[in-house]
Amino acid sequence: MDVAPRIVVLTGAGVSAESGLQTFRSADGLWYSHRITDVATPEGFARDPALVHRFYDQRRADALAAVPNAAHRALARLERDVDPGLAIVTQNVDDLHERAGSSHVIHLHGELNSALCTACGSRLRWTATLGDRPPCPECGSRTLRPDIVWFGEAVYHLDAIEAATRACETFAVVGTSGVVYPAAGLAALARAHGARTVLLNLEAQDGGFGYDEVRLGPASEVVPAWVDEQGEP
Ligand code: BJW
Repeated sequence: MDVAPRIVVLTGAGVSAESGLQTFRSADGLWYSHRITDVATPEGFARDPALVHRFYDQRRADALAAVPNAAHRALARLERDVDPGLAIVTQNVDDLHERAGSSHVIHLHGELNSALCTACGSRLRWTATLGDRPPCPECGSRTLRPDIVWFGEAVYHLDAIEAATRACETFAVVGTSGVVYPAAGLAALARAHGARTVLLNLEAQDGGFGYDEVRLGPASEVVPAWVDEQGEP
């Protein structure tokens, strides 16, 4: 990042819900139709790679067909008009923040449009399917997997994320249940280093962290309204 962020925004599945992408833990969420241990752990992938490829090939197609909503667009506007260093730390594996125009997006749980070769370690931009077991363009072995962080695996870019979190003045959390770590611990880290913390979510987080401010409602409404106020003196 060229300019240190004054504002860091942590996003989760709720920010993309109104773009038609399923969340995980709602009544109609992905974890009600798929077992986490089957599709989001390295052990599940080792047991049944075809099932895991089907799951992520479908989600990649869904994300490709989705378009950014008013919340993604408002966060891009916040960077353009208020904080050129604004960092978005997203747990989401879609690219809707980038397509809305945000330029500092850090994906801590990986990306659907990336493949990881388990033989040579290459990370490759990948928008096609993986279920047909294509060869790795770098080493030729048919060992590509979704470049997604599953339970028990180390998240990406944690040092940079924690540095930005410690340095920011405002830490906003949008559309996440706040149950998956280490993301769930970032608001407390920001607060410990003096940041103001804000939750913008459809509903209160269970057993949640005591945010300085909470605004409940659909992201497409609460995020643009919050963004409108950030440029005010
Ligand atoms: C709306 C809305 C609208 C709806 N508008 N809002 C400390 C304590 C306890 C456990 C642990 C710990 N540290 C680590 C762990 C273990 C584990 C963990 O956290 N377990 C907990 C479940 C207990 N964490 C890990 O294993 C992580 N790895 C790790 O820590 O490694 C350590 C290590 C270090 C060194 C070497 C090796 C290891 C990895 C976590 C990986 C998470 N992966 C997933 C799936 C892969 C990505 C994918 O397929 O997309 O990531 S799980 C899933 O949950 C996905 C999401 O990114 C993540 C968070 O979900 P999110 O975004 O919050 O969605 P929901 O559905 O839960 O919530 C949506 C919210 O939106 C709701 O509140 C709605 O109300 C709201 N909403 N519509 C606004 N329109």
